[in-house]
Amino acid sequence: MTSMVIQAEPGAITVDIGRTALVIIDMQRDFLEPGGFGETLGNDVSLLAKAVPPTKALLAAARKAGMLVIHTREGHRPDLSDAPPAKVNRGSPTHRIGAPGPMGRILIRGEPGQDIIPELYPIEGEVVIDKPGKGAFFATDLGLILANRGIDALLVCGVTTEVCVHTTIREGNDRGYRCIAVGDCCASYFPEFHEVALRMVKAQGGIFGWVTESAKVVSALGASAAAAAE
Ligand code: C5J
Repeated sequence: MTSMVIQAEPGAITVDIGRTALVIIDMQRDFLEPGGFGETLGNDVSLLAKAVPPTKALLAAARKAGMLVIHTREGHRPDLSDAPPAKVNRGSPTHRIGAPGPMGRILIRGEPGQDIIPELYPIEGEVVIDKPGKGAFFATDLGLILANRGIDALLVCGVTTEVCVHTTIREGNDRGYRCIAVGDCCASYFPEFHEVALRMVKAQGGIFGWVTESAKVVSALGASAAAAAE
């Protein structure tokens, strides 16, 4: 067991690196890249781009430490059989799930826009979860994978903070995981939603979990590795 202490709010948290997973939520081309679905909806995708460099550094540190890394992608089967009509029949018909988008059919598995951005692309051995909902636990095998690995703490980041990241943290918290949002590795098209979503996680003594920053996790991993080498 190799533990590390992560400086966070509402207080520092000690985790066992072997029982911690880095969960990167929906860093997909259609949400992040200029010319993608997110931008065609009128969103400023540069707000999401800010989270990419710190996430890249966090991912590199997690990989070096041998931490379990999980990537998620929001998306549906091509025949939309797993997409509730209540989710599909929303917004302008030209921008609905399954409609042709700038990078293939919108939020359909296997389409270029549904895939993860090259900067954070999974490497062999990392888990990729295709999820039909906002939360990463809903209708996926994430819980089973975490249980089989004995995971009890989740470092959660990605996009968007108040939607898929928040839903996953809430789901994880209810399932007994200690969830730590890595704030600078999360982003939203709405900066105020990002801020408030993170404040909500750590409010009331950490009602949904903890909030930290990538540099604090990287530093904790480094300190733990240095202590182990002594
Ligand atoms: C995510 C969304 N990933 N905002 N999706 O947050 O629809």
